[in-house]
Amino acid sequence: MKEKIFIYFIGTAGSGKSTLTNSFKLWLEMKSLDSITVNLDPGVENLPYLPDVDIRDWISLNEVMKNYGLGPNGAQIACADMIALNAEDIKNSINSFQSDYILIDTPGQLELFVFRESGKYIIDYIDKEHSIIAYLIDFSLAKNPSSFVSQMLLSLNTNFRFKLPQMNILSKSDLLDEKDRDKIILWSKDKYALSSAVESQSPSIYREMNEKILQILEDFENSTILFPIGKDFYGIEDLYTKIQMQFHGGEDLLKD
Ligand SMILES: Nc1nc2c(ncn2[C@@H]2O[C@H](COP(=O)(O)OP(=O)(O)OP(=O)(O)O)[C@@H](O)[C@H]2O)c(=O)[nH]1
Ligand SMILES: [Mg+2]
Repeated sequence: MKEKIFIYFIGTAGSGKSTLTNSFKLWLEMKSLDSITVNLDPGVENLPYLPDVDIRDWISLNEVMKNYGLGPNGAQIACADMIALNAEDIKNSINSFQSDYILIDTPGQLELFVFRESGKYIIDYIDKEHSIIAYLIDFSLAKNPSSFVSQMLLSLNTNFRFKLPQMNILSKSDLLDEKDRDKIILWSKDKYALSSAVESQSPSIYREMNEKILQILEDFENSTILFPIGKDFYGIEDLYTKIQMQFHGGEDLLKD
């Protein structure tokens, strides 16, 4: 068995984290590769998979609301911080499995995991060296140039927080027509194309702001490229290859 690889699925609410956690697991199963799923969302009611490790075994959003007299948002924040208190139990529970791939589904609200201390703490505590972020961008938030740029800045922000290898994923791309999909992928690779799209859309007094923000994206070009994924395992093989490149220099576990 090779060293375990920890894949964290992170993205804005409803971007498709849980769906991808499930389809990645099924895809690995079809390739006879062993993985487990970990749910880190204490408030989730329905999941498309049965998690092998589940934060709800330790923390329940409803109980936190009841016990501390909090509303749903306050309780979500309290739960996010409590995840760190259970880090040892979560790590032990994950390590009781012998799987190569650990697929970790994070809470619906990205800001709870990315901006509070507990998300970074838990990743570092479990196994920072062998972790990668799969960052999901919902296609519907990337269709126009300025929202595309905002999503990319959020992705860079996540990269800045965790300082880990990160792949950016354009989720639900089966819902895009081919022309729109190609256009968004082009923006992620070619900053001239993005720049002219942004400029055509915004008043000239914002030109300097646009230029400076686009310069940041250009400087980090390698971390902005998007991998499209969608229904029926579309794009999952590319994600798998990217993970192999990151941790095994491209050597394919499928060939073992
Ligand atoms: N067509 C299509 N729909 C998708 C895809 N991925 C997710 N969805 C749908 O998008 C909705 C949200 O998906 P989830 O996987 O629950 O997203 P999430 O990021 O886990 O959501 P939260 O945890 O609530 O933030 C569901 O209705 C999914 O069926 C996809 O690749 N294609
Ligand atoms: Mg989810």
